[in-house]
Parts: sequence; structure tokens; C-alpha cells
Amino acid sequence: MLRKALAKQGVHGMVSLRDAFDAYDTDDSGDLDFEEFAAALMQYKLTSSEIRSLFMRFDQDGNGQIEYDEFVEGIRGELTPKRRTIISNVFGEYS
Ligand SMILES: [Ca+2]
Ligand SMILES: [Ca+2]
Repeated sequence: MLRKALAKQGVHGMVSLRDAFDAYDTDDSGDLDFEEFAAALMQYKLTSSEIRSLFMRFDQDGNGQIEYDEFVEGIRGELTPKRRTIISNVFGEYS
């Protein structure tokens, strides 16, 4: 699903965070679990600890799932420059 979305639009062609979120939510559960989040980031060759720390940052209530509002908050919230670059590369331009 993600691959299809990327092939169709390119990551920078994502029209909205909602589209990006839905593309990464491969089982259509309405939230991103760690596997889905890691799969979204896999092509960037982050270490598993980098992925885990990003996941924990996004998962603000710590329930092991990234809900859509947490996804939006995570992307728009305060990020270090390195993380901002990663997020921007992964999820596209969002400003
Ligand atoms: Ca899911
Ligand atoms: Ca959560």
C-alpha cells in the first residue's frame, strides 16, 4: 500500500498527513504499530534504537500505537534538526 502510494505520488507528493498516515497504516487499523512505523522508516537505514526513540516520541500516551493525532503532533511538534530532516524525508513536506 505504501509502495503503491509512493509510486503514484512520490513521497513529496503526499497531499496531506492523513494520506501519509493511511499509507503507513498497512492493516487499516487506524493507528500505527511499531512494525508499521519501522517499515515506513526502513528505507532510511536508521538503527533500531533510532526508530524506537522516534516511535516513543510519537506515541505520547505510551500505549504502543501511534494514533493519528499523535502522528500529527509528532510531526509538527518540536524536533531536533536531525529528526526534522528524517521526518521531512520520510513524510514529505508538511509546512
Ligand atoms: Ca495499523
Ligand atoms: Ca498512542
